[in-house]
Amino acid sequence: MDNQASVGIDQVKSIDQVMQQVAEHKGCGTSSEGGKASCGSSGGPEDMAPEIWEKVKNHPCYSEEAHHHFARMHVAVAPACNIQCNYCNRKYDCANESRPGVVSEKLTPEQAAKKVLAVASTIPQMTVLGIAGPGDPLANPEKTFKTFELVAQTAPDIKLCVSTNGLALPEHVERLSQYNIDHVTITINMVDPEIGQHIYPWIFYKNKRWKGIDAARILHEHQMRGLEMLTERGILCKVNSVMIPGINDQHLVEVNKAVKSRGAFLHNIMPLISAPEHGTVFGLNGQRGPTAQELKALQDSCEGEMNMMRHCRQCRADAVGLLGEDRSAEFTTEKIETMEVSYDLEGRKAYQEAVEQERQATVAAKQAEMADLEAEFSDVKVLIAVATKGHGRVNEHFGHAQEFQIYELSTEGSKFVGHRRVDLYCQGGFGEEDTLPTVIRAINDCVAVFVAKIGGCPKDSLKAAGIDPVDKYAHEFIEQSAVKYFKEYLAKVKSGEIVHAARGDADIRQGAYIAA
Ligand code: CLF
Ligand code: SF4
Repeated sequence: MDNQASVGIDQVKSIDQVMQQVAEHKGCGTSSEGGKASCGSSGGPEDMAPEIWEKVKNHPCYSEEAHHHFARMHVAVAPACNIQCNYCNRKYDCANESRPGVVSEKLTPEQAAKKVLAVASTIPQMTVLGIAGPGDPLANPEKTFKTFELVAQTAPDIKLCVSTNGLALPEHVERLSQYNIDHVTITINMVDPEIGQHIYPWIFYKNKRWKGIDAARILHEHQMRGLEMLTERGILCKVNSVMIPGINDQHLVEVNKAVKSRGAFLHNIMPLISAPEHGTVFGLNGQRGPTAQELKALQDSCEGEMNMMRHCRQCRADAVGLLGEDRSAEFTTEKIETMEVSYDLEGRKAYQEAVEQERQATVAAKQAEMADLEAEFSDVKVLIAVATKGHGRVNEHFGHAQEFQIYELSTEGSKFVGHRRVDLYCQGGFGEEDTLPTVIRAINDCVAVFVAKIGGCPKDSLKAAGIDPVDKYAHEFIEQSAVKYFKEYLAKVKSGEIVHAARGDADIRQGAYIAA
């Protein structure tokens, strides 16, 4: 039996018509093929069971590879929160899952479901709906679950994902499981309430406000119990941790061990975003965030223990698109009301299969390039920055880049290790000279920057800063090009043409996270 909704690619309808048609004819079952990932890949990476790979291969947050190709969207249906974090100001998004920018508009579950249909019709590679605020989704359970229920009925191929601080998690695990929510993120910043009391001034639990160490202890116990309950039920769990230098930076190694032992699938250590203009406790008391080198060192030290996520973009609670791009302005409630949609499940599946083929081609190209590198012996490691619009290719101009993806290159190949946000250098036909030094500081630890195109002036400045501007790989696969470049780099080191030396640290740009 096929319970998949197919509205026909050329049957353009209003969103209300589509929702009605799908609800009438397809019921709310989500357990048949319609609930499965739709890509054509037959296997997963060697370090993952095939059934796990099926769950993650088109989830842009749970698979680094997937994030080059697949998009997610958030709907801001959950305004209330049951705790206070010192890095959060109520008038901003939840900093656990989103950058500190105001949400443009809060939605009802019905408005949210319409928005999902509109986005899914426009962006066929949108595979995941996440609810991540602007407060805590499980402090708003009726709105959160109603949204998931409506979306499961009208768009059954979309994966459902939720992010929580964990306080209300134990009481909602059964419901999460019933709604087929396969991906849950818990933000866990400590496993020691002594440390927790410096991050959480209070929580609201059982109709009472708890403060200090008592508050941190209750939160900790609920987070651990919730994580155990989820993993016992086979729900994939990601743990987000905010790295706060001087408060929990060393301690996050303990957090990493604790969540691994309870079955978490992925650990995402994110930099604290903290600036006075955010109005947060940490912003106002001058608490700094980590540097790029500090963040990477902590992520590296935890990597032996479990999978680390390094491609998090600290999204807004209403973000839409590939990670790193934000198309939310295209889908305001006003625009959605007038939009016509063609929600075509078969078309979406076909598109996603094509994307999956491209993903496989990317991997194959990198592996082919790796063949003669594996025989090399060298402990040289370098970072490169890449300007990309997605699809795993070097396809963005230097001046148009709003972020650079960072890869570490060694004889083991290329590895994605992060990204750096920057302000736009190109301002409508001319370069913004004040911006260039900030861009260079953001990628200062890299030996090269790969771009599709670059002007003479920034090229000279980059060279002067010791960063090689490389445009010869325009529109080629990033990882294959990176391995090619590294082979040339090693050859030059061996011949003495260049002297390899460690580069300095780089800035994680606080300003670039502030919403417009
Ligand atoms: Fe959203 Fe979060 Fe689901 Fe992803 S985001 S609810 S797991 S669909 Fe992803 Fe954004 Fe990072 Fe979150 S990049 S902030 S980890
Ligand atoms: Fe803010 Fe999210 Fe913390 Fe609640 S859980 S206080 S919304 S950062």
